[in-house]
Amino acid sequence: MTTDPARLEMLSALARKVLWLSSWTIHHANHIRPNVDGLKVGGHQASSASLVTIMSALYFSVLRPQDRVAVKPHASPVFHAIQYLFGHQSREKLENFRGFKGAQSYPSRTKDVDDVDFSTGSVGLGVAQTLFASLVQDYVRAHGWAKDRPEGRMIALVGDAEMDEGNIFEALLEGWKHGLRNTWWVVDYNRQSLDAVVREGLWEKFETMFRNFGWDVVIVKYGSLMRKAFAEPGGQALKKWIDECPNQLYSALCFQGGAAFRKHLRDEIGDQGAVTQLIDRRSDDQLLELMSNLGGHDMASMCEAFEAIDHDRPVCFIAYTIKGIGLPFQGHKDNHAGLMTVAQMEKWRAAQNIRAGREWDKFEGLSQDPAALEAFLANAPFNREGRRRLSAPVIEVPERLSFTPSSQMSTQQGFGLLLNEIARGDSELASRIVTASPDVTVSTNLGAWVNRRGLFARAEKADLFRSEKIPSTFNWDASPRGQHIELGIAEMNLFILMSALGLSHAINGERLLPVATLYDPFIERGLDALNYACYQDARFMVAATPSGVTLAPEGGAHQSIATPLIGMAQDGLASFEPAFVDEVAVIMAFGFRHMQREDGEGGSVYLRLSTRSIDQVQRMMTPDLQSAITEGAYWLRKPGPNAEVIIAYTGAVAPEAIEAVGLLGESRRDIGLLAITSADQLHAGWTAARKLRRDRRGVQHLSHIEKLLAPLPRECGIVTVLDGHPATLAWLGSVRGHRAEALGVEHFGQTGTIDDLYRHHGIDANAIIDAAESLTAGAPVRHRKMAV
Ligand SMILES: Cc1ncc(C[n+]2csc(CCOP(=O)(O)OP(=O)(O)O)c2C)c(N)n1
Ligand SMILES: [Mg+2]
Repeated sequence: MTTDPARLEMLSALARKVLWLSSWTIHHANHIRPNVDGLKVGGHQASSASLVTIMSALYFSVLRPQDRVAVKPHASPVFHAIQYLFGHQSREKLENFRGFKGAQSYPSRTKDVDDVDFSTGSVGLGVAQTLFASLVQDYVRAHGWAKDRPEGRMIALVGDAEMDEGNIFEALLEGWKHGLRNTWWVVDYNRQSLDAVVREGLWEKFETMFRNFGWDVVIVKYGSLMRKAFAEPGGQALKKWIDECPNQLYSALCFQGGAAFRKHLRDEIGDQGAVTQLIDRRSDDQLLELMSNLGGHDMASMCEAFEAIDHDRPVCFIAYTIKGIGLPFQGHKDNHAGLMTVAQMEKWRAAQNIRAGREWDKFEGLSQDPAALEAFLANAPFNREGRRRLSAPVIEVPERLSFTPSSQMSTQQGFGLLLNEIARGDSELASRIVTASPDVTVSTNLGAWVNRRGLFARAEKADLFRSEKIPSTFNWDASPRGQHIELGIAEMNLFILMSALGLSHAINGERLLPVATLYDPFIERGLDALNYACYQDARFMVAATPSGVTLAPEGGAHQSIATPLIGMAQDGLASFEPAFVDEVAVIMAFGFRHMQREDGEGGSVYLRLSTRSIDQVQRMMTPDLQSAITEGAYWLRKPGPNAEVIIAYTGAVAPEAIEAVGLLGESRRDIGLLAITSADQLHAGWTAARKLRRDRRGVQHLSHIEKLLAPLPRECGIVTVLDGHPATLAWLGSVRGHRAEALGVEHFGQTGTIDDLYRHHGIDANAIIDAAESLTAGAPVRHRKMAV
């Protein structure tokens, strides 16, 4: 294994190469490629250097094809350099690092070409993603899938300051509840963040915390040179000094060099014979080499630490490192954005025996035989199967989902009924759906689904209330067959779990169709995780309910205002806000198909639902209506040829819009009622059509909304209304140049009845009538809604 000196020598040579290539990539982007906007590459060089040995040990020796890694964002150049050596990354993309379509600043699953497992960049998220990816792997295997593939380890390379992110702690707790396995977190303990040097003794806090959660903790503090020196006479005094040296000082001395170390050691240890001789036997350079030989920079120590793990319990490695190791600014507290000057780089290039013009040559400057190096890379276990992105067949989804209608229902109720209906059957669709909710399973109407499909746990666990025969509406039996993952109240965890479940086809080769439920306002609590899940191209469905001020008496910030705009603006997420349950049925069927599309058109789905029970429309669901619902809108009442005004509504305010149209009918002509099921789809269709017409002159393509609004006379007014921010629909006037008045909610917090709040926020029937009046000429509207 890696105790073999020849193997260690190869690995160390490759690590030197990785340091060179990653540094050269950064240098090239900064000093060589024409840089028109003068932006410097910040935050990569020192951060990257810190992880070179650890990542080289992993990728060139320890990792197997089934393992997956979340790389610390600023170590992206190291990752790309390693992939370049493997032949999975091109010189062209490295030369264009951070440039248009070049290698990405932060590893990106969707934008990089070199097999990034998890996109990172927003610190903390990638770390937790590995934990949930491991739970998902367990879920898949417990359901009898992917048994022909070996279990992989999910590994995160973590910055020590990254550990400040709260979502990591939330995930730790959840991992403990679910019996986490096969997860390694390697903390790059360089004791520096972006601005600062970290607090003394942080590692002890990490150690106790991880052990508390059942993790194994491996501290890799001393490299092999250090360990050898400690065994020399006087070595223990040196070790004591190292252990007691404050982080700031150690960093500063690493920056200053061997002579500074010597002075401090002399001043602080004094003349103690053996240790003095130990120090004096070494030149300044050798002393610096010894003192910077922390565990995380020592190939043998890292390989030994990784290879010693012979169990599947989660492990946290705390690897001591020096930020910027091997570079002129190593250890300097300001080094986060540190870059080498042209002169420094020239000097370093020459010292590495790299000829000018040969900087990109794979093995330039190494003394090893290139053929042997090439063979070593080809044989690296990680590289044996080439690219590791898997795929899975599409699960069939019926054209329409069925439910038992009643005359009055809420969309949230409809969602629960539809899932219950799926759960009753034995379709492939039913078996691939997996639900999760952050402690709001029952209140978001998932109860019926869970009763039928059960909770997921690796080991059987009976619902004690059930076994004790205490009457309860819910069955919370847990088993490996269960299909609902119960989460604590942490919305970040929910979305990171969605991200992991929604990538199962690519990671485990088994497709899952994840469905999350949560209260709509708390989307904002997990928003960055939702954003990253979409960015990774994970596929899932979010049913957010209840929403808006329609949950009236709840008041407070349980009301959501901004979420419709989030739904529109979030890339990779198609958002819908249906009013009627037959629309929910169409949208969910569309959603399960949309989640599986691989043609660049697919993505995740967000349903903004309500608890407001409203009269349902009785109608046939025709194919035309079905496609209009998924494209975002249809006429609930077609406008006449001389329409003076139309009302366009979304979601729970449908009754107000319908009522307003009725009341306006006698005073205004040909009023239309536009049901908008998705402002997001409509708007996206509109921008796409304009782009197409611009790009391909002569193309006549009209978007759905342009077609819908085409028959309206020029002077016709549009009143838009929703229980959410008015800007969501305010753009409708621009589609064909109609005057528009946008109603919606802009302030939160008031409690009251739905009537109170709709009146208060100006989204009730009378407010709609007032707006219609302001857009039209003619006599005042005769009828108003009477106060109740
Ligand atoms: C959520 C988030 N906040 C802030 C940042 C900006 N940022 C990037 S790296 C970093 C700290 C780096 O410290 P550490 O994790 O110790 O990594 P090191 O560079 O020391 O390896 C910060 C604050 C970010 N990328 N993501
Ligand atoms: Mg750090």
